[in-house]
Order: sequence, then structure tokens, then C-alpha cells
Amino acid sequence: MDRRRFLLAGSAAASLSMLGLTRTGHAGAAPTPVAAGSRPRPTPQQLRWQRDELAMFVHLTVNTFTGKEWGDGTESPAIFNPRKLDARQWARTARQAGFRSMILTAKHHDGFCLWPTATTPHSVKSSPWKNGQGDVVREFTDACRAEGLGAGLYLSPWDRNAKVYGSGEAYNDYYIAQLTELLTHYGRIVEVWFDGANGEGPNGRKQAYDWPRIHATVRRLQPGAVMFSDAGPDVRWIGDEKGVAGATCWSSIDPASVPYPGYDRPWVGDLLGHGDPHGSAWRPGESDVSIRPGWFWHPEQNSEVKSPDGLMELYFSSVGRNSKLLLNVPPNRDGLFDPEDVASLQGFAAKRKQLFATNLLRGADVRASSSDAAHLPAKVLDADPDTYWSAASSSRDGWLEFELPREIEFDTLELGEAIARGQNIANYRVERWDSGAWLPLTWGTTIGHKKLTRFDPVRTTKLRVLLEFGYDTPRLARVAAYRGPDHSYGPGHNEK
Ligand code: FUL
Repeated sequence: MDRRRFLLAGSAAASLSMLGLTRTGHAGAAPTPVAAGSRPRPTPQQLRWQRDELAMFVHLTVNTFTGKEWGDGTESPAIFNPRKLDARQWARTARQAGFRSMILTAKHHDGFCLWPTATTPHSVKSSPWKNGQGDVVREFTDACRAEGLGAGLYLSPWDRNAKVYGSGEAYNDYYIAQLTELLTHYGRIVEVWFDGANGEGPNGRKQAYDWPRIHATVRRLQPGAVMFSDAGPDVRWIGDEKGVAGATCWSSIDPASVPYPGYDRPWVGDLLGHGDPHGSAWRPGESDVSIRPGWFWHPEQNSEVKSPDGLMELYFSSVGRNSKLLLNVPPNRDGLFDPEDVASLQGFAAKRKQLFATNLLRGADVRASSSDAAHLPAKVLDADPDTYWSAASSSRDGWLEFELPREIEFDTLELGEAIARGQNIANYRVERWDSGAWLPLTWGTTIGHKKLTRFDPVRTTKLRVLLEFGYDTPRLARVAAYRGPDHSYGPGHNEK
């Protein structure tokens, strides 16, 4: 049933270089080598998207009322009646938990439209909700703006209700018309989400989507939006629906290796999880996962809402591995987030606030192997992602050493590259000073926007970060050490 499970199963057999230090070669993918100094960099939109770190997915459609995960398109609009729908409650919950944007399923695979589209009667217009006068997309986008969040929309290309699905141009016209309504009637949209699931339509045929036309439409109507799909063009799928990015995670990829959404090859899941250090396109990975087992609300899953500790695990395995977390929270049949989900999100926010409250390295004396005069070592201690330390431009390795005025105890380390200038670092080690000698503390491969590592608490007066190899000049925007209040969200571990 789930296309993505297929990809995941296949990925186990993939033979990509796990360290990402060698080129990934596979049939049909034309190599696009990247010369030093010309490595890909994010656009301002991609940079903003990644710095937001947390986005909330909102899955709502007829499935909420039928109990299904994939509707078949025959559902009657008469069943859609979320009587107390309050998009402001969703947006308030998201903002209070530190999320910066939300993405709503304007249309899922069942074809039911949450806005009063002119393209089909299969929409809220034919439902009893607000006597057919309602518009969920309007309420959603208004609520996002009122709470200071970016608004994003998911419009499933696969449509099991549209008669024209599978007929070629007629369905592409239909899809473009829906996209045009969504991108012209609701103000600024920050992300457009293209699902890779592409099954058969009512006539048993599969649709050949016109991706170039779809992408051009988004660029023309919402030039500030990023487009998500397995294959980009702006942000890529991370290759699983568990919220787990590769321990090695490059933001670059070779566009030829995943040419279109839904491209099924055994190695695709693994490739998307790790990216490609030699890829010519900047296409960072988004980790989508649900707070519940399903994407839609099901009453029998009320006791299976992920705990604040579970959400912390997801934060470490996505944001903490140079990805972005897109966490789904499905409204119930009243059109509200359940109290269990809201409580868990509040707990998640409180735990992050507590853990990341104080960078224990502040006040340290920082030295480096070499520095660019405009980007001195102490820049890694301020919280501004736009200020950074840069090694001398000809360097491909380097180190930073922190000498503290007093001993500190910590169990969490944060590293961040100055990704506005690209992602270069391929492996690093961290050592601490103990009784007159440097001892290994942790090591890893990629860093990217944010790399978080946990371990059993250690004490030290000196710490050093050894950047062993970069594809271009190593530049760090952030080094921080924290002491967590407890260890209930998982055992300490180094990279495996
Ligand atoms: C998948 C879909 O099939 C699921 O229903 C869900 O929308 C998920 C985010 O993407 O491909």
C-alpha cells in the first residue's frame, strides 16, 4: 500500500558509500562533477526554509471521517463535517511549540478539495460543513498569518476521484487549474508539497505528470516558495517516513540520480537519506513523520501519540542531522488537535528550551589552526548563524580549540556549518582534555546546518574540534555544549 516502504526495503541492499567520500555511480545517472570553489549553495528561500528547522504537517480530508489512510475517491462529501474546526488552534499550538510554518493537505489522494474549487464539485462546497460555504484553505492560511507562521500547501498529484485522471493533458490542465487557484487566492505560500505516490486512477490508468509545467507554474505564481518532492526541485524527501535522516547527510545531490517524484529504484531511499557530496544541486532533505502511527486522525490511535521524549528523538535524528523536521499533527473529526497531541507538543518545546538554554562554551578562549581576518574563531560562540569562523581559504582541514575559565560538565554537542557558503566538511573528531592528555569524545562525518550529538556526561576545561577533511574551506557558524536535565530521551551514543 505504501510506496515509500518499497523504497525503504530496497535501500538496505544499496551499496552507496556510507561516508559519502566517494562518488556514487549508478546506471543512468550522468556524473556532474563540482569543482572546488563552485560547490552548490542555498538560495535565500532554501536557507530560510532550513533555518526554520520545524514545520507542522496537517492531514485532513474525508479519511478523517472514514478511518482510512488512503481514500479511494468514492467518498461522499456528505461525510465531511468538522463542526468545531478551528485553524487558529492548530496555528497557536504550532507557534507555541516553536514551529515556523504549517503545510495543509488541500487535496489528498482521494481528490476531495478542502477549498471551494471551480474545477470539481468534489469539495467542501458539497459538504454539510458550514452549509457548503466554508473554505478550510482560507481559514488555514488566515490562521498561519495571524500567528506569524508561513503557510504551505500539499496538492496530491494522484487523484482517485477526477474522471480525467490518467488521460494525459486533460488531467494536467485540471491539476494546473487547481494549483493556480491555490497559489493565487490565498496570499503568500512558503512551501508547495508534491507527494511522490502515483497510483492508478478510476479508469485504471496512470497519469504522466507534466512536471516542467507544474514547476514553472509555482515559480511564476509564488517565486518565494520552495517546492518539495522526492526529487526537489528545491527540497528533497529524506527517503523514509520515520523522521530519520542519514547519519551522513549532504544537502547536495546529483539531480540526474532522482529525475522525478516517485522514481522507484532500490537505492533511492538511501541516496535521498545521505545526499551526495559531489552533487551539483543544493537540495536539502526534509524528514516527514507523523506524531501518531497514521497520517490521519483515527480514534484508536489516541493512546499512541508520540511522547515529548519521542519527539526529542525525532529532533535529534532530523534537525540534528542537517535535515528539517516536518511533523504531522492530524485534526480530529471536530477539526481540532486532540489534547494528547497538544500536550506532547508543549512537552517537546519545554524540553528543547531546557536542554538548549545555555551554551557552556560561552566565555571560552577560542583558538584556530588558521583564520580569515573577517571570520575569527570566537564567532562560533554567538548565536547568529550569519557570523562564522572560516579557516584560511586554501585550507581543507583545520581545528578549533576552546579553553574554559572553569571546568564544565556537558552531554550534548552542537556543531553548525556556515551553510550560506555551502556544505564542505566531510568528517570531524572532537576531543576533550583530561589529566594532561586529549581524549576522544565523539566523531562524525557531515555537519551541515546543525549536527547534534549526545553522550554520557563528561567534564573538561578544554575541548577541540578537529575538521579532518573538507571539499572546500571549512567554516563553522556554531559550536555549543549543553548539559541536559535528564537522559530519558535516549541513550548516549556516538555515530555508528
Ligand atoms: C505519502 C502519502 O501516501 C501519505 O498518505 C502521506 O500523505 C505522506 C505524507 O506521503 O506519500
